[in-house]
Amino acid sequence: MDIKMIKFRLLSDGRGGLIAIEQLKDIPFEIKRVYYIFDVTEGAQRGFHAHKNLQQVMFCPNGSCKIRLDDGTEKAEVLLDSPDKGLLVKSNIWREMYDFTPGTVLMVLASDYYDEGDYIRDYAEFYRSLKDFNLEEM
Ligand code: T46
Repeated sequence: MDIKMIKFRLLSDGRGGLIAIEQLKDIPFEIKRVYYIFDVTEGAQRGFHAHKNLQQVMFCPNGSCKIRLDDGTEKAEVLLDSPDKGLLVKSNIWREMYDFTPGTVLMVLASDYYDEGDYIRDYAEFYRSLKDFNLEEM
């Protein structure tokens, strides 16, 4: 699977760390929404869905978690364990988030406003939708 990691530039000095993120420069889309996941219950797993059109960049400004990606053909696991390590998740990718360490914040920059209609929350439906998507691409 083609996994796109984005390395943010560290502007740290003797006083501490600083990272600046700019749309269309560090992020390959206009950022329409920002949300973050925190206080995750020990052992909890989140996600278990795909998006029809949404693109997102995820990173952990604090702590770490794992992201399982599945494009219907291949699966991959990505560890987000550093504030300068971003993961681009394009549309039509099933994602699961797990192994959150205590105190982790998962930050997500999204290419669009919240729309429940963009979610595919059923794996069988996701798998079927890929066939339609691939036919459209041909
Ligand atoms: C994703 C992963 C990484 C809103 O009302 N507005 C929002 O912007 C979001 C993100 C969620 N919600 C509502 C929808 C649900 O009723 O908040 C509730 C929890 O959302 P969900 O169960 O989808 O949360 P996660 O952690 O499973 O998934 C989230 C994002 O929804 C999703 O787009 O890719 O984080």
